[in-house]
Amino acid sequence: MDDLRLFLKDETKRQNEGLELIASENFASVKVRELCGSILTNKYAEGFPGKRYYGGCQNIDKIEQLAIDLACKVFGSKFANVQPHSGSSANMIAYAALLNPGDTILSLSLDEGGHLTHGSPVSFSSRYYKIQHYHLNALGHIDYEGLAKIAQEVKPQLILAGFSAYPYEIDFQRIGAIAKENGAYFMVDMAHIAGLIAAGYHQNPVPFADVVTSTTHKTLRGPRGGLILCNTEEMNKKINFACFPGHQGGPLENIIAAKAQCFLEALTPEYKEYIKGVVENTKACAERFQELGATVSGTQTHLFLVDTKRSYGMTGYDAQHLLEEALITLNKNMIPGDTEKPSKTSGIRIGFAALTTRGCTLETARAVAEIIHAVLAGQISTEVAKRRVRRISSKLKDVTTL
Ligand code: DSN
Repeated sequence: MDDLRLFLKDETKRQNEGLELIASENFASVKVRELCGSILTNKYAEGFPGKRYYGGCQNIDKIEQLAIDLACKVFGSKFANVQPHSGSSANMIAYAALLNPGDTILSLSLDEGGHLTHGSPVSFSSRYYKIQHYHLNALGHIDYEGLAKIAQEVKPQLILAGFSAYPYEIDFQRIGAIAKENGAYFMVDMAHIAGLIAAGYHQNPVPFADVVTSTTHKTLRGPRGGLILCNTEEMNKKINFACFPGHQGGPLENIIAAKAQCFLEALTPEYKEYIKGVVENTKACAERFQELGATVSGTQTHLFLVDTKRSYGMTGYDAQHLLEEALITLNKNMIPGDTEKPSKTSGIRIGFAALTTRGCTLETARAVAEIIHAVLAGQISTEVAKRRVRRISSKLKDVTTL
């Protein structure tokens, strides 16, 4: 067996044997993965359906148009661009469509739950745009009144909402109204909660935002990639131009076909049931942590945060690595008011999108909290935890068959 096949086999084993709790990951269906690996990867198709720079795009056009139409149907938007290679690319393209270099973006910072591309000092976003931040209140919820005040003071060209580590529902209507009052564009990055929105388990930002960006591989459970939605022809033109030729060349049509498949799946009753399960499992796990005495955020979504420093006297970094020895995969995460560096952090983030795809039940979600708590509190060794994890994962669905 060549090295690559061997590494792939090992990764398949890792995904099947362990418990995947990274809130931004999921297990795509066989159909989605088949399209990712299809001959569509061979085709160049710079441009958009009906307006390509290469010949031979007749089939590609039908595929991309179908993906566009389905994206609009899932989220109720008038227009969609399905070409962004990732969520970061989608955000870069959206900023370029709406802003000039030096314009001001008002966003939530990385350490309060935002994303790198929302203005982190190490991201392109802070290099090309001025960044101002709004904040969370003492309970860890968005401080909407504070946001309105800061918007009046800094008069941003764009207000951004939608986060990577925020466990509560976001009032997009309210933030959209603040943006309007201040003459700012309102952009939503719904990457994490796109699946919840598709299934009706979170307020949909599409009616309130000028532009909505997303990934397709998190709760939406499609291929790794990006998406941009809007509601006016003028905005759609700006976004398409910023996408190609502005920031990307040939679109990944194999991935676009897989996005169409994921949108088809998101329209089914089974998918609605799945998202219901994600939200319920997340809540059950967070509540079990609370019962065990750990300090955790609340949750209304697919994720929550555990304060490992306060609960177990260890950084998120150390907790992540200890749990990895027990075949539990999650990530260290900044928590509100964190005094540790992003490479250490005071907490971990836990999400149930992936495990629920494998058939995780409420009972399993509670058992997951018990194992993590016991490991981090030093009550059991990682060897004992590993055996418990293997017992649980052996009863879950095989990730190659979903
Ligand atoms: N890196 C992703 C996450 O884990 O939240 C966001 O892009």
